[in-house]
Amino acid sequence: METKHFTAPRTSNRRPNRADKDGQRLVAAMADLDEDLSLEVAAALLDKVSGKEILHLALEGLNTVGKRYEAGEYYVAGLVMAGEIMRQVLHMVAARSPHTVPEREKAGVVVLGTVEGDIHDLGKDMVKEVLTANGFEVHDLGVDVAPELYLAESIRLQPDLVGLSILISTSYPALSKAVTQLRTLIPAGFKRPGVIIGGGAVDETVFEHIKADLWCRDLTAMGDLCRRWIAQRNGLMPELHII
Ligand code: B12
Repeated sequence: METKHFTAPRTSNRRPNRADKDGQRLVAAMADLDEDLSLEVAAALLDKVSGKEILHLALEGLNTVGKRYEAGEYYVAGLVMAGEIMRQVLHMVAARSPHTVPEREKAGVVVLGTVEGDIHDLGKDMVKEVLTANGFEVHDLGVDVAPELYLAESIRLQPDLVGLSILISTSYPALSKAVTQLRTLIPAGFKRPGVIIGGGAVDETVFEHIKADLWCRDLTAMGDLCRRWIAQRNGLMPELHII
C-alpha cells in the first residue's frame, strides 16, 4: 500500500479575540516555569477557548522551555518542571472533555509506546487521548519500550496500527530496529499492523528513512488519518488522498 503522511499547518490566521491576553499569559507562565500561574490562567481559559487551543498555547510555552534549555538558560530540572506543568494542563483539559465511545463505533486497535532509550511521554499520552477520543482501543506500553516488546504485543494483540513516539535522536537505532522487526518478524497468519511514528525527533526525512506507513505532528487530523489508512488497508476505500 502507498505510504501517506500528514502535517497540518502550525500557524493560524485567526483574528485576536478577548482570550488572547490570557493566552499569552499562559505561554509566558509556562516558559517561566511558573506552575501556579500556568494552572490559574489555563483554568480561566477553559471558559473562553477550546481545550485544543489551550494545549496549543501550553505547547508554545513548552517549546520556549526547550529553547531556553538548548541555550543553557535552563538545566534538566527545568525540563522536568515544564513536563510536570504540561501534564497538569493536559489533565485539566481532558477532565473538561470526557469522551465515551460506544463499542460498536470502535475504530481499531493501536499499540503505542515511546521507543527504547527515550522516557518522554507527554506527546505519547496526548496521542493516546486523541486516539481514544476517536474510538480507538489503545494499548499503552509506556516509555523506553524495547523493539521486542512492540513485536511481542503486536503478535498478542493483533493491532491495526503500532504507534512509536520518539523525541531524542539517540534513540533512532531503536526506532529503526522496532520498525524492522514489525515488518519482518510477525508470523504468517497474524495481522500485520501499520506503523505510525511521531514525536519531536520525527520529520519528513526520518519518516522516509524509517519507511513507516504514516507520520503526523499535529494531532488534529490524526484520528481521521488512522481510520482512513485502516479502511484502505481493509479494502473499504479505493484511495487515500491526504496532503
Ligand atoms: C519536557 C522535556 C523533558 C522531560 C520529559 C517529561 C515527560 N514526562 O515527558 C524530561 C525532563 C524527562 C526530559 C529529559 C530529557 N530530555 Co527532554 N525535553 C523536554 C521538552 C522541553 C518538551 C518535550 C515535550 O513533552 N513536548 C510536548 C509534547 C506534547 O510534544 P511531542 O512529544 O513532540 O508530541 C507532539 C507531536 O510530536 C506528536 N507526537 C508525539 N509522539 C507521537 C507519536 C505518534 C505515533 C504520533 C502520530 C504523534 C506523536 O503529538 C504531540 C502533539 O503535537 C523538549 C523540548 C521541546 N520543545 O520539545 C526537550 C527535549 C526533547 N529533550 C531533550 C533532551 C536532550 C533530554 C535529555 C537527554 C536531557 C538530559 N541531558 O538528561 C533527557 C532525555 C532522557 C531520556 N532518556 O529520554 C532534547 C532532545 C534533543 C534531541 N533531538 O535529541 C529536547 C528537544 C530539548 C532540546 N532542545 O535540547 N525532557
